[in-house]
Amino acid sequence: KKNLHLFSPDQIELAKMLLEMGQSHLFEHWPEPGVDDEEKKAFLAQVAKLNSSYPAALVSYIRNARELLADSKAGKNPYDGFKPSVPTGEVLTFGDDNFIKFEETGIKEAQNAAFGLVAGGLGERLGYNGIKVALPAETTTGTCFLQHYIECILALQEASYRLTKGEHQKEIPFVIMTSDDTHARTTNLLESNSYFGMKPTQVKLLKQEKVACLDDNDARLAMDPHNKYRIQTKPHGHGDVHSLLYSSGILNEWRDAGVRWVLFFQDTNGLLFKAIPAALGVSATKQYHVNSLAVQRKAKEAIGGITKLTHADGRSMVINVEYNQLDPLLRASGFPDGDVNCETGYSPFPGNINQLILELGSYIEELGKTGGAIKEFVNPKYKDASKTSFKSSTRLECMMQDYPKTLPPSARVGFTVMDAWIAYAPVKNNPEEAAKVPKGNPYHSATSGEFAIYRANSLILRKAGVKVGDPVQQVFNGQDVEVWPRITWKPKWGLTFAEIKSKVSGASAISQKSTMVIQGRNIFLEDLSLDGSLVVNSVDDAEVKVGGSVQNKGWVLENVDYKDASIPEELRIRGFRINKIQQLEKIYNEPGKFTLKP
Ligand code: UGB
Repeated sequence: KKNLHLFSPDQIELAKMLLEMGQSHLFEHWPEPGVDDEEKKAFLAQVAKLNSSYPAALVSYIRNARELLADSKAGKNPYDGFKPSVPTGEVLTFGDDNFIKFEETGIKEAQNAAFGLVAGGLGERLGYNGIKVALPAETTTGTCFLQHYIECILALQEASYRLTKGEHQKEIPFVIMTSDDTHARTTNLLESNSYFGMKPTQVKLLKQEKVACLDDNDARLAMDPHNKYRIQTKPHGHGDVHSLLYSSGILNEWRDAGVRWVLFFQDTNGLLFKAIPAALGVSATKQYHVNSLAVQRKAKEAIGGITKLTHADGRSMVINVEYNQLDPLLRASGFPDGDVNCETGYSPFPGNINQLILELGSYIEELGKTGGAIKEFVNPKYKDASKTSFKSSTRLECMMQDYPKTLPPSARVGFTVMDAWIAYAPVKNNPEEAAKVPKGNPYHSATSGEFAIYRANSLILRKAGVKVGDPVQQVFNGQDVEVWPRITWKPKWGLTFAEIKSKVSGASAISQKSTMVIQGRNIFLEDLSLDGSLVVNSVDDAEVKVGGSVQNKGWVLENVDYKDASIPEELRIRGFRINKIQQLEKIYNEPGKFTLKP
């Protein structure tokens, strides 16, 4: 009470609320007025921030925490009364007629899309010191994830404009959710690279705030161990993207600008945009309010399973069940073996890759009711079986894919399954953890993420008629991977299968030891025979035919040890580097028609 004069009326109200909510320990150690006054003010400023950044204010955070902690202590299963079963969804096969049809619809709709990248996580499992979006997706060109994503969005925008012959090219809005851990470095990456060609006004960053940590089952807020005038905080999870979009007012701006679809995606998936046009086509054709992208999933793989949950009272929903919950849920509901592969060699539950497409109208309507709050969970690590105290403080968390949990039964919630080779190769595990992944399961490492890009590009070109050499098996950082020719192209060269096919004609062949880098829009492969390295760069209004026989020593992969600190971290974590011995490189800087035929 003696310190009250230091605070504004709003802050005094907040302090009262804390006392009423059993948080007096936060003030007990406060000295007389005149001592540490600035720190006391900073403490209440922090409380005010925690209060305003939580959808229904701090008081409801404490209430929700008590409820969830009591459920957790009682061992209550969040899926009590629900029976899991395998849902049905749209299953697509890359390159067939159905796929091509959905891709075309998706490209038409792309001009009405907006993208949201959740990039607030530091990626503890990967242990990389920088931000994950700055990591090269592949090291043939060194293009980082953020550049790749931006170039994909720009290519989509352009392709949509061309296909619909619109009056002008509509800018696809791009929002990036950051956190205190990633915000400054993401801003810096964008600014120092001229936003990778996107207009700065097209990109918006929304920073998520951390939430208060909890010390015990009464939800007493934890003090920061390094500062007795601060509450300890931790990340609240990717689910924050919904409340941030809602509270920022961006959703209404988008609606007024004609946006119909919001596409959410994660920080390190170099394949994703190969699946986006078809998935968006499915959303538009089926008029889905929610469409989750999924891939075949190996049992116990660390990705959630898309599951149909049917309650004894008749309710049912199709929702992601997180990887650590799927096995116990199955065991408790008549599947004694839990999460196991079926006769296909995969789990019958499709794997959630956290790529969601939401229809904007129903999304705004729903968030109007919830304020963007997403169903939370708590995961305390208890000291012992009495579950009365924690090993370390915990906090509430939420996940963006839990958005459908509050939707009414009338909502159209679907999912689209794609081949994993075309849609999903995230970079999440460090080399040591990746090497421990059971044989046959994906490594989800920087190594596998890069080779998956070459594999997908090789398979796509094969399907388009190019003779691509068979891969060889090689071990990098203890991981056995398929090494295909290192083929990369700019998204504007080809985002859809139809577009890529239109750039390839005659009888072309690329050997396994080859590298091909296509850096321009109108580059056409015609009777090319490549055995070595070829790099072609052209401005948009140059048209280049590439053919003939290209043979040179090429670029070779050299093993590096991930423990060798003399090698940059972004290379070490993949276990190899590329030695560029010899290549044919051509740059076409002027408009016009050209032929490259050595
Ligand atoms: N992220 C944030 O933006 N803020 C946060 O507070 C936390 C994360 P992880 P996770 O696709 O493989 C998810 O840590 O949460 C961003 C799904 O829940 O890489 O373990 C972060 O920057 C799971 O169902 O993944 O698992 C990153 O971009 C499955 O689909 C993204 O959120 C799995 O991803 C994901 O964070 C998967």
